[in-house]
Amino acid sequence: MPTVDNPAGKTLAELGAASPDEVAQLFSEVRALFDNQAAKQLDPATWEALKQVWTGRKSGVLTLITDNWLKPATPELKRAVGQELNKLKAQVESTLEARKRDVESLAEHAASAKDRADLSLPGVLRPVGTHHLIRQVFQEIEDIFFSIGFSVVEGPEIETPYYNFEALNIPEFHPVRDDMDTFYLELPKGAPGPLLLRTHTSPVQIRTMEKRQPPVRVIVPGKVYRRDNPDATHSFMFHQIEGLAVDSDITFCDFTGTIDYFVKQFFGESVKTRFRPSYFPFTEPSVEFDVSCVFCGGSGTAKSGGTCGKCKGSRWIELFGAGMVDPAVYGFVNYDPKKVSGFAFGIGIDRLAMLKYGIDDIQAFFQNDVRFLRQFP
Ligand code: FA5
Repeated sequence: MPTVDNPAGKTLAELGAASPDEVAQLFSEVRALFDNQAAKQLDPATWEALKQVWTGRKSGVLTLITDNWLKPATPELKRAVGQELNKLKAQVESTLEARKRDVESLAEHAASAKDRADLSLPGVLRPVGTHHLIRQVFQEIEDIFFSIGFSVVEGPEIETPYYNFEALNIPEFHPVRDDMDTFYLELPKGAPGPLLLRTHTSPVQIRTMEKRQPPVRVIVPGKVYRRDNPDATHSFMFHQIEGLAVDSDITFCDFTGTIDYFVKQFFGESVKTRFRPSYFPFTEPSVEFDVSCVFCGGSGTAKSGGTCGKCKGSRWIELFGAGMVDPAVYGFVNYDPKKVSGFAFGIGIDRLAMLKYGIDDIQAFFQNDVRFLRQFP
């Protein structure tokens, strides 16, 4: 708040001004004081204070001069004081008015500058995320199967033993249940159960056939859970893609041809496939598909010489289980096993991705280390 230490608080007699010249001198000092204060940088608050100091009705400088100089002035000086006071008043008022406009336009400018973007500032770099490698592999596999007429369906991760086991021809106490050590849910007392975390995507075969009549050609991507101890090739949560094709005349040749097409699209034309007998309660016959080792080109010998560390010299790498749908399964979904036939497969996506991208520890997928993830943009 500007303060005024000027002569207006004293009378002319106290100031020793006895002639019109001395009065004029006093007024010029007061004007200089005002000019000085008005020339300072002002904001709306300091402008308001300046106005009060000079034009305030009770104790503003102009009032004080009127009271202390003009009113008690001798008749000889009254005219000179009156004229000078009028000049001073006019100057104070016009200057305050002009400064008010300056102050307002400055305030407006400051406010709009705040809202305006500074185009000279460097841009904000926001890191762009990418799909996780598992998601990318899912996408790649889905695209391959889309191209031959399959569509995608999904199913629940929390399942009943009926869909996860029984309807897949795995009755209670079947030894296969031991291979799929299962997480059961702890349910509130009296709740219908039991419920479990699905151990494979195969229950969605049943759910799909319950809803649709043949022809059926679907793939089922999703998460599955097993009570496996984590190590380089095991995780208690991992990913599978189930495949199911059922129609009136699907043969074993359609089955192997489809798998061969998929594997060649996924790994490249040069890989070879083979199948070996295997066992799953819901397929008959069941097979295990192998692919010629993608690391040593199926030679069994590493590029540096010596035995290939990936296929251990066997020239083949185990890929996934599959087979022709067991007729017993059709009984659970009201399909006539005499009229329909089909095949199914279940691919472990994490291990497939490890194989394709040369990753030697499955845990790397779940540790969220961006240095690992960034390698697969
Ligand atoms: C099954 O899960 C069958 N449902 C597959 C199937 C579907 C057969 C349709 C026939 C017809 P299996 O238990 O072998 O099969 O598991 C399939 C794949 O899951 C394995 O080849 C492997 O790649 C992967 N897998 C199994 N356990 C784990 C685990 N703990 N961690 C990571 N991947 C796993």
